[in-house]
Amino acid sequence: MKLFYSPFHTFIHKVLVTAHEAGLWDEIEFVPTYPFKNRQGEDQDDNYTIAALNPLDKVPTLALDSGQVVFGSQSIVEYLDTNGTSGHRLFPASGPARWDALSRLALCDTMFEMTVMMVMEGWNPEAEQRLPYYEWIWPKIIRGMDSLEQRCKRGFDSFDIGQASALHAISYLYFRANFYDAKDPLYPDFDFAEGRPNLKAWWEETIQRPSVTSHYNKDFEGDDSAEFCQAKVQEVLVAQRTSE
Ligand SMILES: N[C@@H](CCC(=O)N[C@@H](CS)C(=O)NCC(=O)O)C(=O)O
Repeated sequence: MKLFYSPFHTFIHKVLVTAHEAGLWDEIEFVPTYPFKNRQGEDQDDNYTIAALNPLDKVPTLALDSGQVVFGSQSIVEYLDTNGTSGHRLFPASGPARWDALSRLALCDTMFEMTVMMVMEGWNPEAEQRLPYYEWIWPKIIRGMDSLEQRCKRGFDSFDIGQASALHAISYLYFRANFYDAKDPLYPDFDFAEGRPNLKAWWEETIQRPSVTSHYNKDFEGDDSAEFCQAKVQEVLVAQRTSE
């Protein structure tokens, strides 16, 4: 199967963590895709679009060998977890533990997406940036982190899909400051660990997992050209036609 994703390993990808935990890492062909390059003036020659596979033209997008495309990170992690070979499931069986994990998944995915929205707002000229936008989003992120401080369980075996998403959201908050140099008018130096000792200890413990060290802070090695991306899009389209 092919995973179209953005190969910035300075943050932790929930989908990569899940693939590793599921024992499917070696089954995946990684296809780097830079979704925002399609729109940035200086990179107009780069064609990383995957709209032929996913109408939203978003990463992550997973293409199975049959040509079937699974998109939306929540669908992808569920696919990987269901088809895993490691025996370790990140989605608990139906019951309170499942609803708790799914709620933390929703919480952290939304915190991540809101952080992306703030980063994008920060790309506008300073005079055009909307302060109320940040004032609307930040309290949600702060309350979300506070609730993780209360709810996040430590211990190797308690790792679930909600925690995979928490790794993603927290690492992206760091990434935004260091990588995008995001000029955040409210919390430019936000540190989730400040005043949240439980979450800090959980983070320090959890980033040691092999599913995190598999990619976190490691350079992507491989072809990340637009030509490679488009060749892989074509392979998926051929697989789709063959299986019709
Ligand atoms: N809800 C989606 C969100 C994915 C998403 O927003 N991806 C961003 C990159 S972080 C993207 O591909 N943006 C390109 C675009 O929106 O055109 C998921 O969880 O998969």
